[in-house]
Amino acid sequence: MKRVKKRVGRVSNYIRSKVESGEALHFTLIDPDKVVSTEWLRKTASTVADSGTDAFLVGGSIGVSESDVEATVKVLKEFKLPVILFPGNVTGISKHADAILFMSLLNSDDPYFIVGAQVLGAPIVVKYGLEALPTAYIIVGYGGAAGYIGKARPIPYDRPEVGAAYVMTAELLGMKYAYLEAGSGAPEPVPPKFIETTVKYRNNITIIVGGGIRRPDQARQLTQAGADIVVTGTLIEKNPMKVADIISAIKRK
Ligand code: 1GP
Repeated sequence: MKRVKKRVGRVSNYIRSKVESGEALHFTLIDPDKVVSTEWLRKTASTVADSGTDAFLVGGSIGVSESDVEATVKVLKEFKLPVILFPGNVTGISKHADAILFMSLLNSDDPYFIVGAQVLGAPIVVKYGLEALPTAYIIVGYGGAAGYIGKARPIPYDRPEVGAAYVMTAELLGMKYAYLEAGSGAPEPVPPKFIETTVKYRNNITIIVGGGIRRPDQARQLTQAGADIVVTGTLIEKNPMKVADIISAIKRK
């Protein structure tokens, strides 16, 4: 098996230094299946980069081919921000990215999404020398396509103690990030109270939250509850100009 030298810690150091300085981060999610054209992608990426997004996530739950991922990553690399893979399956890997959320969907009922896809993907990640960010993917509430495809048993919004137990599990297993996912296009984001409870019981693990975040007040409440990173996808597909207000809301001290 061929492999290239691993790029150690560049993206995780970038994230950690911001989190440690007390800054909340914003990640822009681009689903390669929803990229209308290269022109659209460049324009959207340039708008969100100018608005102060901290990184790009690239991935989706369905319809994502390797060549779509590759083409998307190459364009996003022009914007001098970290490009991080957010794979829904093994086809979500590109050697041109800076890092990968190496995820396990912890509350799936199907071992394929907990460790099966990872076993198929790991040799590719190692071969490409991609920086892996070990991440627990935890589906909450609505769940959307990620929850359905991933055969998740979503945690109810009003049971934050169950979410906290998953985050504790992730941390005890040595994972560095926990992504609390309401599902793309969720009618309501993960409630701030849910985040607050999980944060109370975490030690160092970085909390990412996404799904259904459309307004600056929602994003701000989530970071005030303790989320380290806020992800928006649908909003950017619809109107990238709106992301500037979300970013200024979460960056405000
Ligand atoms: C989905 O958490 C992300 O994986 C983003 O969700 O598309 O609702 O912003 P939205």
